Amino acid sequence: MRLINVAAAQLGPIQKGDTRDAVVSRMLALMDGAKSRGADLIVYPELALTTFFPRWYVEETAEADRWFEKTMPNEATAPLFERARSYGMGMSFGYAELTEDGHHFNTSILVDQSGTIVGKYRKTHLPGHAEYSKERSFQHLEKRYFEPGDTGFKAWRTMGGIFGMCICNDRRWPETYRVLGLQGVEMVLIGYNTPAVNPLRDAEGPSERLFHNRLSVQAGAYQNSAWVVSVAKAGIEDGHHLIGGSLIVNPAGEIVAEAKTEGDELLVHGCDLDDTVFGKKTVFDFARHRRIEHYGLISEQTGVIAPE
Ligand code: CDT
Repeated sequence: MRLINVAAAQLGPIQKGDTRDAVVSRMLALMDGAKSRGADLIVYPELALTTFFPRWYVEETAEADRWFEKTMPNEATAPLFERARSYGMGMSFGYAELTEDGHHFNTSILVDQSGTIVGKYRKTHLPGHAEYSKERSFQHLEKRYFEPGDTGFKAWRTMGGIFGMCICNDRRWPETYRVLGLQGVEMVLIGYNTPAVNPLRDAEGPSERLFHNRLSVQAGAYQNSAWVVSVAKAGIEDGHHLIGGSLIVNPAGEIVAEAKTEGDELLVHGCDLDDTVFGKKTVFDFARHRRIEHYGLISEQTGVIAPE
């Protein structure tokens, strides 16, 4: 048995005017709660330190730099690192990263139980658009403010297991989990900010969005026999509704914990990393069953080319 007690730390809404310090205080309160419930690892959402700023258009993208972190840890986030280290707790959270040489990424980090950053992932699949869109009831400007990540989907051996990360829209793509699965990933950590409605199509509302969240995460877990911890930033941010529905899913694809609110909420579950072995040695024993001679199109071709 290799038990890791994981806390999915869902954050409620963060308003445009909220300071990093106010947000970090909320994250620390969740961390204290996780400690009192025996957590070894706490997972926070995508862009955990700020409102979901890609909903706001600015003409000069440099104006958006105020949402980005130039160093990590920094003054605002140092208390998270210090408290996690003092608790002997691993941690993962997302933030907007501005690199020394001027690149902008939507990033997540994995911090081990000694407070060291052992993994960094930069979001691959950036949804939305780069220019102001009149057709939409609200903007989703990730393609304007971020570059596609340059890290790829890497897995790290740490905290007694093999961990990987992806961010929000990445969870909808089977390639994400499979690339991690091929590295033997045992737990995938995901943060997300998912608007509760489609800005182009009124018919897609919160219940459908929650269904797609479960569907994607449960499939990714089952098909790669890995635990998946998927954590929302939820609720009404500056008048815009984000779904909650944070999940912990076991390697059989079953939900073992699910958030009930759209506020700051903790889910804590003891995850045995050895539960991944059964699926990895049977139905999803990749070495025995995959037929890569038929998978070429997946990496050779991006869009659809239909038969004549
Ligand atoms: N943050 C993020 O990637 N959000 C996207 C919105 C697209 S709506 C299907 C997501 O995939 O949840």
